[in-house]
Amino acid sequence: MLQAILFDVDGTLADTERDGHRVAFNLAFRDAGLDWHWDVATYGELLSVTGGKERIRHFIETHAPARPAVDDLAAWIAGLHKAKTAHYLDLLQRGEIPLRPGVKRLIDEARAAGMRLAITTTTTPENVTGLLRATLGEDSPGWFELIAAGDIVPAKKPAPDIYTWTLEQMDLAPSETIALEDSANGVRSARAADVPVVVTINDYTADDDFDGAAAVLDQLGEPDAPAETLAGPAPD
Ligand code: XBP
Ligand code: MG
Repeated sequence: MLQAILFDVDGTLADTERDGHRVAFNLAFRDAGLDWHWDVATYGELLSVTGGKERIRHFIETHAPARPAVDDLAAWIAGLHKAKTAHYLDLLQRGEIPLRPGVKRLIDEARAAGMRLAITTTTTPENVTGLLRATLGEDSPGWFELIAAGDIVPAKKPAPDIYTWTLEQMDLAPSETIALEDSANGVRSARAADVPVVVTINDYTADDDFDGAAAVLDQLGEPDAPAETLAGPAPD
């Protein structure tokens, strides 16, 4: 029987990537005196690598951008990423990143029904609590029994580790859970742990391969909302 919903964060709870993480990376690059800029299309390609530190390293390896010579590249990347996280938290606190349609409703209804809730994400833990507090209120991180995030497991999505770790921590079988994801990397991660997964696509992931997903939706929707707030203006 279904007991728990496991929520991905980026792209699933909110459209965080284009106007959130991407902007924060670029601000951190500027602060560090780098002439790097990730435009919307470039960032879409870089999203194939999950994890911000891993994404910066991948960019260095594939694009060979100008950068200072450093003895410890991992430490330098970690510092750059820390600055990025500060900018991202600032964007969240300014209320610039809303939840996707239907997310609050699903969380409210799941809580009312006594479902167990958890977060399974590759992003940094502070980013999760920052997003939840900014959108659902100060207490909302406590609604989730577990926030499995960032470097808590060494291998990020599409590896199954974050889901496997979450199942162990919550003492649940995969069939007692359902994951909500937005990307192929998320689906691969959940399915590799045998977790059933429902996808809500977004602009960056619409063309992904969702093989193995139980359902692929454009969004969760709000029953009472006028059509134009969900999918642009209604046709004449
Ligand atoms: C999200 C990510 C994250 C964010 C950036 O993937 O890959 O790296 O893009 O966050 P998913 P950090 O939605 O599959 O979890 O910079 O904190 O890593
Ligand atoms: Mg995601």
